[in-house]
Amino acid sequence: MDELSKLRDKIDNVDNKILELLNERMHYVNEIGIIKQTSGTAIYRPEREKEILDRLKKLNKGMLNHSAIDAIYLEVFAVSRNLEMPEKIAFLGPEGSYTHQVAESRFGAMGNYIPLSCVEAVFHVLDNEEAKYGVVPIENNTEGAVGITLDCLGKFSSLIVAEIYMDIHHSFATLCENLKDIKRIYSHPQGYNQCRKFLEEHMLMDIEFIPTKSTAASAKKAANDPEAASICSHIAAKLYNLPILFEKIEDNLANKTRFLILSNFKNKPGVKNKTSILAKTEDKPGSLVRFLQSFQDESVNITKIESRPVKDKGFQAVFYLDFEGHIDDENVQRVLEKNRGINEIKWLGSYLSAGE
Ligand code: PRE
Repeated sequence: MDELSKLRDKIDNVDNKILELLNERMHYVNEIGIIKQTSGTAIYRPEREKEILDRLKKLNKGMLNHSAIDAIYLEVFAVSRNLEMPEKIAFLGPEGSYTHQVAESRFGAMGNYIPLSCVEAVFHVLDNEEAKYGVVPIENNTEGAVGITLDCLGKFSSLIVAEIYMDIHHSFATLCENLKDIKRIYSHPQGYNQCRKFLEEHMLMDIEFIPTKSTAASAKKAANDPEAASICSHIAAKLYNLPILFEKIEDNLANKTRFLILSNFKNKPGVKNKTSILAKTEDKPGSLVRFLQSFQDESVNITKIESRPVKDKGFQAVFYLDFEGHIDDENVQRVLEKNRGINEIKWLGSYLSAGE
């Protein structure tokens, strides 16, 4: 037997063992699934998945790096959750959108996905129990907050169960061979605005911009329009067979978007938690200061504050806040207690902090 065949033989033996062990793992997963279904508890347990990943990374002495361990195990967890209970995942579509990419990174290639055309529809489907999970963008480090997501968090009952940060790279894709033949640029306004420097440098700012509901939808449109270009992900360009002329055209190469996974259960506290709330403070001088002071008094670190207009009330605002800690932490409970009867607070979820 030559060297290659010998090595392949060894790989076959290892694969046989991996398969046997994976099936043994699935046997225990299945038992857990039965317990969870009988007790009606959540299938998805991000804090347990993190605990497994952290333990494996510490134990690891071989050639696998941390990202490889993440990639392999995220797929194992996705298959496991699917075995415990196949659940539907609604996301801001269409297929090929950045949100789709994020959903797949958490729910795997075998997930039962429902692409929807707007953020509000994702929240609707969750409230109607037509899907168990929802994936939506909430903020980008160039363009800021996604207002509609903040508004929907206020209107609907879904809870944030996880956050994911993803690097966003845009491509300029078109059927035109020459830039000067382009008559229209399709993209989502956020994608378009994140590439202004590129557009200026290539003298494309005067070309008509046609906004689309998502960057993936813009790729689909441009694939059917020989005089158009799209600013989209390379995945969307490939999906719709649209040739890519330039890659990574975003102004900020550290361009990142934060996405939320929504569902209907409360996470158990993990190692490093984050909590999100919406707060409507009293319409009186100093009320916001007093509200923020209550966090300082209890040493709760606010990591984000964003204001949104209350649409039916002149110029009154509601505040979206992220802070460190879990809703069940004693100091967080004391903050809520101090504000009870004074400021209206809606808890949006406590979840593992993903870091950036
Ligand atoms: C398992 C699967 C899904 C959960 O999100 C966490 C872990 C796993 O595959 O290890 C098992 C499981 O359901 C559990 O430990 O609760």
